Amino acid sequence: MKVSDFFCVNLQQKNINLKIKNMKTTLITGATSGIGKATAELFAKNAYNLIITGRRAERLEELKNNLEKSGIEVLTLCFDVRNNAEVEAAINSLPEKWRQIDVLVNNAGLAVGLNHVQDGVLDDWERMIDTNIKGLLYITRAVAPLMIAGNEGHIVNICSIAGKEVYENGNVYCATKHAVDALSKGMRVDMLKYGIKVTNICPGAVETEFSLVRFKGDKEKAANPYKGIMPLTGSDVALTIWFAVSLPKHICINDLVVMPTAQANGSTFYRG
Ligand code: NDP
Ligand code: 8X3
Repeated sequence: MKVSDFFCVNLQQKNINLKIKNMKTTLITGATSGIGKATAELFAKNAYNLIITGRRAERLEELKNNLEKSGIEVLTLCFDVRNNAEVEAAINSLPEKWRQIDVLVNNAGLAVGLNHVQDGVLDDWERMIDTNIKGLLYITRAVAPLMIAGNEGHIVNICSIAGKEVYENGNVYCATKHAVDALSKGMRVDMLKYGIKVTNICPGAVETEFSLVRFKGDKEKAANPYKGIMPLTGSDVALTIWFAVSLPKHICINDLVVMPTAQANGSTFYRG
């Protein structure tokens, strides 16, 4: 080996080591599908190490194997965000090198059922309230102290157009997302002195497994909201998350509403 080649190889290795040392870590809840999965894929391409979470262990392992092909490190945590004991155990189990979390994407969430309030199904209501509000709070309560210790961080809450407006039959889902909207504002005040940014992202219709979950596995009903329009994809929303996260330290996107062009507000679509 020529001397110049030797220095070149050493320099390359040094750069790789430096890159690994400087790599940031993002924790994404609900990474097994839709917006969360697409966000994990985009952040992996941008050299972020990832902690991916969800309840479906097989999907997490499959995603980890794919993401690692980008040369990043991936840790999976399988738990239900509705169970605070599971949330705390999962975050407490993080090895030291994973405890510096730079970005938290509070994405896990769902809508279940679509009824007038007098016909509401209590179990549906509880699933939405426990996941979208309490789950998001449990995760934030467990992760925020790790960010505070480092005096830096970014919390991205996936809200919805349903957090800005209400639509017929959307009552409880809309209420949970209005709560996310309020929590984003509250967290931003609480986190201010620690230099931790809080971004609230509010998408309109995104074609994911969301509608299948809302209609409890009925594929025909699940397809209806997207008929005649070009909805957003999980990757489209991931782009907006990446936009907010990739800005310089002194700029914070507080609130971002992102809609398909064919959707004017929570309930008005142009189905051409
Ligand atoms: P998906 O159904 O495709 O993904 C939802 C994700 O949340 C899954 O990874 C699921 O993982 C996870 N999740 C759900 N419940 C729990 C739980 N109890 N514990 C842990 N993880 C859970 O839907 P989307 O990607 O569309 O939804 C992501 C977020 O975006 C949600 O908060 C949703 O409200 C919001 N949103 C969606 C829009 C849309 O039109 N699709 C528009 C606006 C906002 P697993 O089942 O493996 O646990
Ligand atoms: C999910 C989209 O249209 O149900 O938040 O509000 S919508």
